[in-house]
Amino acid sequence: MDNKMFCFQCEQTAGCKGCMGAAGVCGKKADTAELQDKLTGALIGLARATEGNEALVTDTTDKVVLEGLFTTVTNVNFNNDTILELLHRVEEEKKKLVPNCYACTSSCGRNNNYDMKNLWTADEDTRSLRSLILFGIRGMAAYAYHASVLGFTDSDVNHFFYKALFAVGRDDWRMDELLPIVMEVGEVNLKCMALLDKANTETYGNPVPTEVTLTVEKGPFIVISGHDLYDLKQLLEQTKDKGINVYTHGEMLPAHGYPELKKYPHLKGNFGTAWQNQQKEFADIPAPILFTTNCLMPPKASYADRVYTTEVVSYPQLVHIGDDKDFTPVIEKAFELGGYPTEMLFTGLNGGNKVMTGFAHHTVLSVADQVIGAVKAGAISHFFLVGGCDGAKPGRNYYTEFVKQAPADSIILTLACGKYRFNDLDLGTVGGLPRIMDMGQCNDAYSAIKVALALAEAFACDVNELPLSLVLSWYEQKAVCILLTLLHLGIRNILLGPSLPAFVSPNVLDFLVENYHIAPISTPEDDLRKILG
Ligand code: SF4
Ligand code: SF3
Repeated sequence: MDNKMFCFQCEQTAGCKGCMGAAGVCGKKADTAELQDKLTGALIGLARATEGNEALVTDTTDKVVLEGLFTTVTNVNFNNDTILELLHRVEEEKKKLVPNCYACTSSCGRNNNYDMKNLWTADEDTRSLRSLILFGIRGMAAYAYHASVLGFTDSDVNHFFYKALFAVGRDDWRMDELLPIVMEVGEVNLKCMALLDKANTETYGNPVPTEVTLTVEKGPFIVISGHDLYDLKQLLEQTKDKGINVYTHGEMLPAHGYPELKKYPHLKGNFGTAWQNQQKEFADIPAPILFTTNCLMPPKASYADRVYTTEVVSYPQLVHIGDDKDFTPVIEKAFELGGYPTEMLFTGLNGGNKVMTGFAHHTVLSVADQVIGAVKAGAISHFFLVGGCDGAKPGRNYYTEFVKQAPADSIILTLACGKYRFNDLDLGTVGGLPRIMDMGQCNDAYSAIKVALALAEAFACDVNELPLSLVLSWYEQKAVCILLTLLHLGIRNILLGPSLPAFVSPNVLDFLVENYHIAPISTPEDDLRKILG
């Protein structure tokens, strides 16, 4: 391949084909993309080295695999230094597994690192299936990582990463060998999401419905973005009684619903909308912003001096908060910038000045009888799960229009950052329930699955026979593993947009359409007509 880089893992990939120039659409430079490929190839080498050496795999080996995969998720890490450091750690782990390979003068090549160029130039169907596996486990690694930060791990989940990485490196495997592993990603990811749900709810309590203001009070404040609740908790502890307020951003919004986080009075509200608006929304913000995970965009010069990273997120020249979680530089910056001199009234994309969150499975299922009664009485006609990632494409307005045009007696369940398209709309209530219910982050997709399965059980029907339709938006790799989990559960008729993944080849798409009736979104009018008959 003559191109400097090749990456087609996210929805905004150049020309719906692949980023191949000096930098990707996300701002990832060719040398960083190359290092990320090298890191992935090294992880495949590590997975190969575990064969027959399973007993030598330790928590440290698992940790480096999770970090290595999470680091390569879109909008997480743009920093060559951290990728090089990870590469070194992967080699160290491999040395422990196969020390003789490093001293061997006539290498058999069995534990070699993999050259990702072989994957990117493979025939399009096997490339497609191996990409589904790779991108799926990159997303799943993010979930497993968040759970592990809270002390929750699952050996089945951890073992599977090696199996899947091994498969990604098999140039000789075809559809028959790869397809079962693609489906297994979905199966194992269900376990992984259940683990994360357990980690979050046992640590911070079950989310409760919570109204979140978009108004920012006067005085020093900190904005915290990303998905990591542990980081938020540490920040809230360190800013307690200091005269600093904390505002969530992007995927951190659902944190307001957790009892152990909402108890802090200085966790005040939410600032801004979804990730793709950050360069505009942060342009003149008089406060520091802390990124705990994706989605970080290359910061503009106007605010780069106030962006901080932690965990696996990193960007050259930004201050990175290490494992000691000492947020002093962020706190000092908040005092230095001082915040707004008076209260600032912000609104969401539709003019609303507050949003609701906290409708995770525990809350929704605690009113299951009310929900079932309202459906049986005809008060609720349909449920739509309109959720997933947001992004920059203009076509994403579809989701706002879809929600606006959904019948007045329907309920919109939502999750992830795509909800910012409509979460400030006041759609009132139906059957005594709010019409828009935010179930949480993309990390909480398990909540939606749990509710759907419980409803199917209550109505004694297959989940596909429920008055429930999934209208999903995707952007990065967590959406890939969630989609594979939905397929593993046999959920059909999913509408997916704004465009279909570049890494799904025509033959693989045919397979998905034939077996799962996946379809691309069209227009809200047409799709609603089709769904509601
Ligand atoms: Fe392109 Fe997306 Fe890859 Fe970035 S992550 S280089 S935008 S395909
Ligand atoms: Fe959003 Fe990045 Fe995917 Fe977590 S923050 S859903 S895009």
